[in-house]
Amino acid sequence: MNIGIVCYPTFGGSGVVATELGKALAAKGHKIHFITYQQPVRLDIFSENIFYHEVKVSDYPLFDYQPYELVLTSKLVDVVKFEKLDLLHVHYAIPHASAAYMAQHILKSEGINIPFVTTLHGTDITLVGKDASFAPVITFAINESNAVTAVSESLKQDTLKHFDVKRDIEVIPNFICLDQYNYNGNVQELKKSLAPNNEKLLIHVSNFRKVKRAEDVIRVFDIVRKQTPAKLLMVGDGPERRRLEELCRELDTCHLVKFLGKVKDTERILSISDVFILPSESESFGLAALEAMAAKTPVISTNTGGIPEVNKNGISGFLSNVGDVESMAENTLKIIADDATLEKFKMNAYEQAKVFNIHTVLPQYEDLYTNLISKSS
Ligand code: GMT
Repeated sequence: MNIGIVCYPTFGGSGVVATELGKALAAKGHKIHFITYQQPVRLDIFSENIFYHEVKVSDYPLFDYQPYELVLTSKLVDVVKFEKLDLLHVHYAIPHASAAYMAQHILKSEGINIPFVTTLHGTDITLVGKDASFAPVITFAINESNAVTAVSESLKQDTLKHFDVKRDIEVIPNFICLDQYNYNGNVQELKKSLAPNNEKLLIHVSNFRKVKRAEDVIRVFDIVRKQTPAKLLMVGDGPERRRLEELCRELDTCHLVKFLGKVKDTERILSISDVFILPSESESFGLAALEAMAAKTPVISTNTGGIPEVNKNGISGFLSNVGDVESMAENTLKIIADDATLEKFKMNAYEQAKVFNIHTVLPQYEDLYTNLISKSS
């Protein structure tokens, strides 16, 4: 198949999923065209089956806001026509689904039929999409997509609750390429440099937005480190970073907390960590938790949204109510209580990650594409 993928090319989960999906499809022989405003951060391999088309918005002085959606639409029309695409797959509804709809109709007027799939990822529904300034367009674009998928059952239910949706939504969960996490490199030196006295390593990875409640990570850590020698690794960057550093100063933990910034290949750092903390307010899936589990790192998380579909309470980690830092700290201490318990949780986390193996999930997308393409031709 010849497929166009539209996504945000940043470190966000939807961009990561879209890029890894494209790479895996290309490895199976499909031709994949990424259509984005920047090269996706995870698009770090050369493949004769992968193509990249940049959406370039020119800076015209009349516009205070550049019309990105229109430029994307024109680019989609162009790429579909000249690369003879069979299907478009857009990740994150805003503004990708409405751009795909518009492109589809322009192409139809020229006698070209192309179906498009919209994958809902989370904040496009739970935060941004619900906003009255987007809602009518999102509702329309969801209803008019040729297929809609959601990354968890919880997100599907949220979508049905908040929008007047008159169509099926298929749940295709996020996935993980376990081979990437079979980290064989020498990590002992890295571990020694970060935890020279064999301290337990707690880790958090996110874009430090309010919805991630990263302050809770610092508070959980503060309780844990008073009970047992521990260090905290904060991976990522975002609007809350300054507040997080201030909180470390207030709690006098700066010497124990390391902010590592945006790390491209988190596998290495996850593989030396003992517990991953994800205290989000809302999370449609929690890809970061799945990545941790694939690296054999158990997860302490909240029980919100789609997280319970990923992290199994008492098995791959523990679930607590949003904001309950005492419970999260208590559960962290349970996991790191002794080597045998930690090892059991590590193995369980890895077993649970296998449920989302890319080799199980990829055929679900391929079947969906094949169906839509056969209907449209
Ligand atoms: O919230 C983020 O970190 C970014 C956002 C995105 O779309 O880039 O993530 C959402 O999609 C991810 C991939 O499907 C999910 O794993 C995240 O749970 C989801 N974030 C939220 O729902 C807050």
